[in-house]
Amino acid sequence: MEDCLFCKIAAGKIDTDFVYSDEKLVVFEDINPQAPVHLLIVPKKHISDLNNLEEKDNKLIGHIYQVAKELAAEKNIAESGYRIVSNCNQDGGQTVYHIHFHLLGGRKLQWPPG
Ligand code: D5M
Repeated sequence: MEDCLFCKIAAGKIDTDFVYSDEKLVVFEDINPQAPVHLLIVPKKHISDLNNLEEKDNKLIGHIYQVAKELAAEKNIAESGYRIVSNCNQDGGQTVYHIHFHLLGGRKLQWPPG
């Protein structure tokens, strides 16, 4: 997707420091952090939102959660706890239409979310 911000970041076309990357995804710090740890886990494949996930993406989603778990341990928030969020569409608060997963932690998170 030529006009997609996260496609450009994932392809290295926008200067971004990756916390982690592999053949399937990139991870970088959110530009507007909502917690001491706020990483964005972004697949390289363009999927606009959760509504457009397909069965064939199941392995990718599993991989995302495995990487999230490892990054939580690296960031020392595994024991205290953390949250993984994927916002979908307007009411979900999605602003970038390339599926991504927020990894949030480092403080006590509120429930229910706002
Ligand atoms: O989350 C989209 C998130 O993406 C939001 O928290 C800001 C973040 N963002 C937007 N542009 C950038 C760049 N260039 N670097 C890092 N983070 C960015 P959503 O769930 O769609 O609202």
